[in-house]
Amino acid sequence: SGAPRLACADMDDDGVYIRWCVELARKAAGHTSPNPMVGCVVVRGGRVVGEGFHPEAGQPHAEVFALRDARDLAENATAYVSLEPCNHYGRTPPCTEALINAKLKDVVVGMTDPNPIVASKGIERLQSAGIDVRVCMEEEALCRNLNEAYIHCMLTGKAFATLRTTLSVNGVVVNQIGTGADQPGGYYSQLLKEYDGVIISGISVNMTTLPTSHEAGAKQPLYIIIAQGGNSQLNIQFLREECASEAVVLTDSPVTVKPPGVEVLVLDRMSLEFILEILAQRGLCSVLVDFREAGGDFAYLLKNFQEEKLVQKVVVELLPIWTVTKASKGRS
Ligand code: AOF
Ligand code: ZN
Repeated sequence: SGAPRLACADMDDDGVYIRWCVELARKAAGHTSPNPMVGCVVVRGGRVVGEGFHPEAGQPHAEVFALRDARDLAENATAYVSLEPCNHYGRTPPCTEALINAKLKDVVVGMTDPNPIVASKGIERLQSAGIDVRVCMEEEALCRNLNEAYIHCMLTGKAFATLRTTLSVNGVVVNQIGTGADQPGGYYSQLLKEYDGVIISGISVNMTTLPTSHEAGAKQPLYIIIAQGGNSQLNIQFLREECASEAVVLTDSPVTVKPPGVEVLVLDRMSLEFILEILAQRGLCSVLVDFREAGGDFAYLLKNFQEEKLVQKVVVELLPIWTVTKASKGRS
């Protein structure tokens, strides 16, 4: 790889290399789902001799790329991996076997894998082959944070949900985002790059352009459109013309007009919990709930969101505007 290879004789601490792994892993942000982001470096005599990251589901794992990069220098070296190496045949063969065959001396992992098929079995397999394994406690929080969506999804069977909204300074939900938020480098553009899907209400779809990420190399999220009560207001024509990526309409009553290229799922329950379960089953680990109008389809969906603990994060943008409501107009 073209990345600089620093001599690290003075950085003999595990945390340094685990942080390096996390940085490598992040290069694939927005591309690995439903798999986690993982980075790996091979260190020998205080030098990084191989590095790699998992680029996307279906592709080889981080360890495989790092071992290929290190070649025979992996023998007797230490491998650092931000996640416990897998010990199963999934889309790809087990990384434990690759590490054993490459004759690593020790392996340092950032955290154990919450995936029940792996869950400590990777570590046990390496140990049984005589490889010394330790978990770098110092950077465990960093590694967990890197894959918060993957971990949540594995443990709960529901997609990790982040509520995103824009408020005026007097606290009214406004159907617009700030200048720059959806420009390259803007916070919303970046969020969209990292999330697998974005939930929008059918009413919002009619009013605004669909959110898109302008980050370099971004894969657009799946649009999940909530059309409650067959939402007669859902502007199918608009949806067809505006869709920058794939869309699925979730509704509780059959829709008569089915736009080509747009999947319609008729659900018997329109609850946020059920929706997040369906998304997880379809391999979507993370979703943004784009809350653009108070009331409408979302008031019902989000009524108890705090009590139900279905939303893990809230991202609020405060616009420097004062919203004049009907109620405040009369007063002076
Ligand atoms: C690793 N290194 O880079 C990743 C791991 O279908 P597969 O073969 O890609 O396996 C997916 C599972 O492997 C995933 O759910 C997670 O448990 C683990 N991901 N493991 O050792 C990696 N991406
Ligand atoms: Zn693996």
